[in-house]
Amino acid sequence: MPKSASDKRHFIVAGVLVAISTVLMDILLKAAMPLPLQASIESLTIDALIGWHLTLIAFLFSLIVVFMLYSIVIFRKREDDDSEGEHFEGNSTLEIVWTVIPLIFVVAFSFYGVNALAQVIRSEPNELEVTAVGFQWSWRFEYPNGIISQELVLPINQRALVTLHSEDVLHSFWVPEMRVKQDLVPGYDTHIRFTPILLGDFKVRCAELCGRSHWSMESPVRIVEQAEYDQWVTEQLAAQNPAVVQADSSQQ
Ligand SMILES: [Cu+2]
Repeated sequence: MPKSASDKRHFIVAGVLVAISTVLMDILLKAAMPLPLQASIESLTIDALIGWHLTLIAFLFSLIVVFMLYSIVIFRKREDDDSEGEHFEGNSTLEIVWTVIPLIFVVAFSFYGVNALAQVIRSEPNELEVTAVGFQWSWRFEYPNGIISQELVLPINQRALVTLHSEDVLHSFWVPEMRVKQDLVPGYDTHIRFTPILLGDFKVRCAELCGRSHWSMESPVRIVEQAEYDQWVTEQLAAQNPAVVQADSSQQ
């Protein structure tokens, strides 16, 4: 803790350098590790969480490195100075400060993390249910109306509830742009939810080493407008079960 005016000045200068370094490191970290497109509501929540973590990492890095470099440079041994350094022993105030402040950060971040997780996994009424079946080494998507597809087609702005079913070994359902990932466990169905907010073509990849061709275990994910989705459903039903659709249309 600063005792003299000179000590106080050192703390102020080091503090300003820590602040500058934090801002620069934060910018650098975020530029060096760009995230994929934000294609779901969950991606906004997750990216905000990652952003705050990177800021905290930039601050902690600066706090340690700036103080260390400052001490090495400013308090280095001068020529012809053979005196011993000042002797001091223990500092209760400092110890309390460096225990309590990190504790506050850890508790605050755990609340933030739990909240973000609750946001990401929340259920909503009217979710579109699809089952994603993973097997060595591809995916199949089964819709409640009987459609079985090689690609996952979902309407934009509609919360999807994907039930994950494995036919053989552990796999993991991962669409990086949606920022959600969940393991498929043989004999036990898992679930994942996300709300797409960006139209376009994406890919679901397996993110769990699952054998020889794990690297090629990916399938298309297509996010479309609701009208286009409805049309796709009609076409798929017609293609998979022509007799039923013909009977349906003749009744109308
Ligand atoms: Cu795999």
